[in-house]
Amino acid sequence: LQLVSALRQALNLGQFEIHYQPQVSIADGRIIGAEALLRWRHPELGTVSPAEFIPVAEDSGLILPIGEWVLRCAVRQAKAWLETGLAPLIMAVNLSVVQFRHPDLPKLVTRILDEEGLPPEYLELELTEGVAMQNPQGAIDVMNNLHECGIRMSIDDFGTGYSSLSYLKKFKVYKLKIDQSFVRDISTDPEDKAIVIAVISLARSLGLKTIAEGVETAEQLAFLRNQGCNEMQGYLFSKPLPAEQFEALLKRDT
Ligand code: G
Ligand code: G
Ligand code: MN
Ligand code: NA
Repeated sequence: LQLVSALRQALNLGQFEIHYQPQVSIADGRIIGAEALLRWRHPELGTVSPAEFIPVAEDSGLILPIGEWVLRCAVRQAKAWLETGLAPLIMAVNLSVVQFRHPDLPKLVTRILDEEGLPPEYLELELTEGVAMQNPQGAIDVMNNLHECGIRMSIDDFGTGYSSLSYLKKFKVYKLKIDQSFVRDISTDPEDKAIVIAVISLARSLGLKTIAEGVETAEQLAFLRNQGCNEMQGYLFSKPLPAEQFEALLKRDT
């Protein structure tokens, strides 16, 4: 209860912040995207992890205003970076199941893009595989609606949610994010290795791009490159950064 009331005030008190983690092309090492990751700094509780407060925000319904704030902020930042003339980026934003199921989602996203002046192709919404597979037919419908608005979608935490091939083919997504639990022991665990190889090959045959999450070592990267994974995200390149620090990286990159 204490967390809920603190969370209720967090938006008004300006306690939220977004950090941006680079998404990097494995072929040439360039930054081609950013994932927006929400951070909450509470004066007494300290920095609270989204893993802790997102479930509370979902149960209380607060995820709707919070999620809208994240979208607005990330889209505005993407527009600002686009204007600087630095390499164009795709901004990836995590969607909660509650947002995904809300009937006004396509309208809301379209309105924010319009108001901020960002073309829809620079935004990507991440939906976890678990959420997509809870109600696959519903997910197909929502993805179709978003797709018609020109908005890209990716499947987050891929490999953990038991997608069936027939559904995956019907999901209007353009990228699979290989879950970091498979990447972690990729160099030593034969099963993880086999799973990652299978996901990359599956994606390729469906015409989807792949990004590996949680890449921390040069060895993991070499393996992914050999298998033809398109992109990587992880501490090896950079942890999630405040906007100014991300921008400094971008400038160094251009
Ligand atoms: O960045 P970090 O590892 O702390 O994120 C923990 C979890 O919180 C991840 O699963 C991530 O997807 C989720 N998360 C981070 N930011 C957001 C957000 O803006 N919205 C939602 N729904 N989840 C987020
Ligand atoms: O669930 P989602 O994939 O949206 O969340 C990504 C989470 O992974 C974020 O909380 C982010 O801080 C974290 N993360 C990003 N890169 C790495 C990494 O290289 N190693 C680990 N352990 N976590 C990472
Ligand atoms: Mn994500
Ligand atoms: Na993930």
